[in-house]
Amino acid sequence: MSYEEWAKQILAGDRRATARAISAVENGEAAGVALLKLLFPKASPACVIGITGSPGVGKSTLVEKLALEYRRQGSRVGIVAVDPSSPFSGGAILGDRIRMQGLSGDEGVYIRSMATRGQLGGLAPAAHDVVTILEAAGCQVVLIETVGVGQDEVEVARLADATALLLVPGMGDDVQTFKAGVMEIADVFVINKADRPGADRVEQEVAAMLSIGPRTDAWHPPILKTVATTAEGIAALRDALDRFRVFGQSSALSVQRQQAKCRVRLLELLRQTLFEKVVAERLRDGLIDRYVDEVRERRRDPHSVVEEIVGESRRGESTFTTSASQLSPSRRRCRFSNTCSAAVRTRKNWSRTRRCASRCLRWARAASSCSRRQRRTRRSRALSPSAARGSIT
Ligand SMILES: Nc1nc2c(ncn2[C@@H]2O[C@H](COP(=O)(O)OP(=O)(O)OP(=O)(O)O)[C@@H](O)[C@H]2O)c(=O)[nH]1
Ligand SMILES: [Mg+2]
Repeated sequence: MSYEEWAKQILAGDRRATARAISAVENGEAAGVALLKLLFPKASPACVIGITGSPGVGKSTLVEKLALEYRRQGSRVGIVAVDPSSPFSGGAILGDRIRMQGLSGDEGVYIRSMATRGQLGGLAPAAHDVVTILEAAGCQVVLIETVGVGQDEVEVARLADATALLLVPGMGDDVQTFKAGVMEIADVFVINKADRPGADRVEQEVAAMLSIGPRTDAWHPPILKTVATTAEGIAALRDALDRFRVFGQSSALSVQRQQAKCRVRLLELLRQTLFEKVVAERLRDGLIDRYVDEVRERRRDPHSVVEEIVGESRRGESTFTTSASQLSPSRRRCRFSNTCSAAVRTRKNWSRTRRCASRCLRWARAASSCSRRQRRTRRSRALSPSAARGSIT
């Protein structure tokens, strides 16, 4: 099946095609990227809602009830439940699915559990792309439950249009111990398990915190009480989220969030792509192990090693982008030293090449701790005409 046909099936809401596409994206397969390129322009943006909070506060139970609430309105709902990866197996625990059994059998709900794969911040690395696929599959609302690892779930706010932070009675003064970052990402505060004593106390604590540090965007985050197990307060939560969306659209907030989301995504992809490029080009043949040993034995410091890997010269000029194909054929630079200003010319100027190579060999010998044998190999490579024509990096 071609990518175009596959994309068509996803756009038609085919669940199997969607599931396979999400797996391809999660596993970093080329098919995933090809599909995303086809789907992104056609996917209508969904309302992405992040549900975050400490472990066990009732996120999954609440997500199930909130999804049912949106279903009653007729929206198609996608759910991304991020589970912690096992540090041993790398697999996810997948406990959230068990809490959402009330949604099984509903064709209008698509649930996907994802593992964090060790990423900090409570989100799985491919979460952004999974949201795009769910949007393409026709989901108008996407609920994202972040991994309950404590207070690191700030990442979700970068992906979501609205974020609900769940708290539970019994936290009392603990609310104050929440890191500022987590409190600031909440567009709606939800005190779940309000059937337990102490909900009012938490409400007062949150209200007190908000009065000390109000938001800069004029939105007053509501503080709601819910009992997720019985769906009490869920309609009010949906209302609050809708109101926040309207507020965002009427102010510049919505556009600002979209901009921030796209910026984060682009920079993240750029970081990943550059990292993979450096690893593929510069760390072949177990070179990393050699660097690791050098650092472990304190022969070199990690900063210098990284500078060398990315090709940063001693003068601070980056040569990372320089490759033989990018330089003009008549001006290929010395392959030993980034500080060598003499451009190595092609075969026509062979004597110049020899001079450059011998000078830079001296530099290379002094600068690196390579063995005599490695130096001999380098020298013979440098003095061969093919090397003079070749890449410097
Ligand atoms: N009494 C009471 N119990 C609740 C409520 N909401 C959830 N629970 C219970 O709290 C427990 C944890 O609920 P989950 O929905 O799994 O919590 P979670 O935040 O998703 O947990 P993690 O995904 O492990 O972080 C379950 O036993 C739920 O039945 C509530 O409003 N009241
Ligand atoms: Mg859960």
